[in-house]
Amino acid sequence: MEPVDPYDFFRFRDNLTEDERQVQDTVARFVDDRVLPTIAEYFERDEFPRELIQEIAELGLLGCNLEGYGCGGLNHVCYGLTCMELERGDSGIRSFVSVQGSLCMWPIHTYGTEDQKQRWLPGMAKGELIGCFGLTEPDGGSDPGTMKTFAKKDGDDWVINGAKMWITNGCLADVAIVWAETDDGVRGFLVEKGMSGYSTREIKRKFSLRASVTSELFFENVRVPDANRLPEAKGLAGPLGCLTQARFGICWGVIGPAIACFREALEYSKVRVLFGSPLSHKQAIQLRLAEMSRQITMAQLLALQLGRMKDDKVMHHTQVSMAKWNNCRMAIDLCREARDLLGASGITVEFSPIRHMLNLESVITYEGTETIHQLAVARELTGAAAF
Ligand code: TGC
Ligand code: FAD
Repeated sequence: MEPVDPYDFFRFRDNLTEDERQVQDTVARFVDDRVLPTIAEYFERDEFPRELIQEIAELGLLGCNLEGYGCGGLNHVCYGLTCMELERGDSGIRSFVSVQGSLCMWPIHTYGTEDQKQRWLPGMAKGELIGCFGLTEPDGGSDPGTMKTFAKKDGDDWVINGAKMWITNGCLADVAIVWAETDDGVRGFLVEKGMSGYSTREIKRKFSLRASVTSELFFENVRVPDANRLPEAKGLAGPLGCLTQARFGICWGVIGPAIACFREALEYSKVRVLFGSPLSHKQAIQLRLAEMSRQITMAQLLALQLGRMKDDKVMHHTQVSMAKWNNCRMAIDLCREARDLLGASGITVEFSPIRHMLNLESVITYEGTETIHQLAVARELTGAAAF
């Protein structure tokens, strides 16, 4: 019998179709050839590798699970595999793709008019137009229902005032999907770069997601035509529906850094000789490696089942919450364990664990913190909201 693949202990790939395997292999090659050789330098320089945008677009990864308008029309499992491979490179690259596809193209595709779809989606799929998603505000992100950004109807226009904080791709974006309170509940608007009163500022000095652009957005009497409102997005369910799409990608994505760190820890343990034998021969190290493998395996199977449920249109958003909670927790703990297994070497960006570990501090926070997802699952179980 063949030996077990340490990175696919339960033959997860056997459950993929030939097409799904091909998508994963293509993205994996791109990450090996184009992301891994330089990503540590970008991370150190606190810079997003903008030149990769075109290549990512040419691979068809922007809005890859949307139909029509130049999008890939792949299934959701393929989208998940894409996120997993990209995040094996760096969470910043997966973040860029998540925001563009799930948080910007998806709402235009789902809530937009035909004109809006024609105007934005083909260019966004080609990476010629970049989007960002503005929901979080300076006064608190976990409770978007209390947002202060307000859009007031004025004739055929809306006048938006307020601010958004921690916005991925903000300074890069040609269009911001902005969620604002109105006299009629929360609504979504396409705010375009260059509109009078709209400005952005990059947030620097981050120790996490350094290879990603994070920004503040400011709206001072920004006049937006009604044609830029997403007509089918009504109430908080509008932005929360987008979050379900992006969270789905994160459930898969974080398995990537976990595998990258496990691989480095396993390889290192075989060559690091201490007290007369390689680390990999020590019981205490073996227990930790076996635990990493167990954690990755459970996360892979959870993600795959989630993907199959999404493709079968039976996935519930609280199932996404459970998977985001489980897989982010798994990944951050595992990457930190790997950092420790590498000893002092683990604190340099020569090895990936500290970079991934720091990135995952953002990933476990954004798209709903761990606590928010625990409470969402508990509300589903008990019927009582304890937020
Ligand atoms: P609640 O009463 O629960 O819901 C209001 C309406 O929304 C519906 N809904 C959802 N729909 C789809 N997906 C979900 N996950 C949904 N959760 C709720 C719900 O059915 C209801 O619909 P309707 O038709 O009855 O009105 O609202 P609540 O105010 O009690 O809030 C619940 C809570 C706390 C779970 C929600 O506010 C929440 O998820 N908070 C966390 C906010 C968050 O995740 N922000 C993320 C910002 S974007 C981001 O981080 C991007 S990072 C990008 C990157 O770089 O990758
Ligand atoms: P808070 O909501 O202030 O929470 C603080 C703490 O309180 C957390 O530990 C939380 O779990 C806990 N807490 C909150 N409510 C409760 C409760 N009821 N009971 C118990 N504990 C609770 N947002 C966007 O809109 N678009 C983006 O593109 C985007 N990109 C991001 C990129 C990065 C790098 C980061 C770090 C964040 C990004 N965010 C984005 C914002 C992100 O979604 C928020 O940071 C997140 O939702 C949490 O909000 P907060 O930071 O205001 O924390």
